[in-house]
Amino acid sequence: MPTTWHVLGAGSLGTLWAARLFRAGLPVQLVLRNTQRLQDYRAAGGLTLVEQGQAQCYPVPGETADSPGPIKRLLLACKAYDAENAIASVAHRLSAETELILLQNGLGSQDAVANRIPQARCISASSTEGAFREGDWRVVFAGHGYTWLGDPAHPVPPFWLEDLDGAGIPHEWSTDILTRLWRKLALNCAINPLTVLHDCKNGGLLEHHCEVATLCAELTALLENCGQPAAAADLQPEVERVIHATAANYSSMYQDVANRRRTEISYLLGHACKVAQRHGVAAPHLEQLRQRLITHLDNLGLPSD
Ligand code: NAD
Ligand code: KPL
Repeated sequence: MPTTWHVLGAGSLGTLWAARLFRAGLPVQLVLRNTQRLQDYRAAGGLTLVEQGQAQCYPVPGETADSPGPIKRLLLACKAYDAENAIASVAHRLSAETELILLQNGLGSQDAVANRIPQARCISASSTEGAFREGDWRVVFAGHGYTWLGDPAHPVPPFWLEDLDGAGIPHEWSTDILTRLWRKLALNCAINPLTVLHDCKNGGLLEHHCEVATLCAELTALLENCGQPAAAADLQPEVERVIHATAANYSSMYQDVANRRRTEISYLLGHACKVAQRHGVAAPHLEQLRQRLITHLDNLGLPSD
């Protein structure tokens, strides 16, 4: 009997994963917040995934977080700021046999989740796939990419990664997942807040070369001094390459702000500043950037934590 994939977080990435696992014939259960959400979901008839303009509805079964029954395999696919509460809602269903994939961007939420459920194995993920919600229970697969998975505490991959092969979810096991997460965090810190503050696409940062270079220098020093030297290597040229390659795009933080959604600032820039302080690394420009961003979000009436 194959193990059921529980998916907690029926948003963009949760839907993208649940639909692909389900259509590969694997058992999947969507875990919803409460009975109202479950009723809404059942009324919709399933999750709709739009790929290359074609919409397909997948009747993935749903349940609530307080449904009975153990959870052995869980994909946690909510925002970083929701991860700790989301895991708390199903903690009583997890055991020493449970393995989880944490699909959150940034850093900080993974440790918070792992501390809540010391009995379970937590696998961190970093994804370059892109998806967005077009409506409730309807998601557009917007950009092909890759998901790196890894467990900082245990380098051996779980056998069930073969389910991802079967489901056509491009992935790779990484023995240095923390390096990947830190590298992505550094890229996001050097690009995303400035696009919000300068109200521009990523390419608009070509006009703010000095500001970007100063942030890259501080991020490089931070990574080198907090035990992440591999994530520091050639950071600035990569930031510049990403700015060029994504010049026509709006950063994810820009899109969050434009759509009046809460950002993941605390798990990106906020985490970088916290770690800098903990390690006694001077990061005045990162701290000033964080303050400017918080003021900007406050002025817009958006959450700044
Ligand atoms: P999303 O907001 O689209 O979906 C999150 C879902 O989790 C929402 O449906 C929300 O209602 C649900 N949720 C939150 N708390 C819950 C709870 N307690 N119980 C049940 N459901 C709960 O978010 P997303 O875009 O899928 O992003 C998830 C993570 O992946 C983020 O950290 C994001 O930065 C990262 N990421 C997203 C993309 C993308 O293209 N969307 C790409 C790379 C990384
Ligand atoms: O990941 C990104 C984002 O927008 O969140 C990029 C494109 C790398 C910019 O930081």
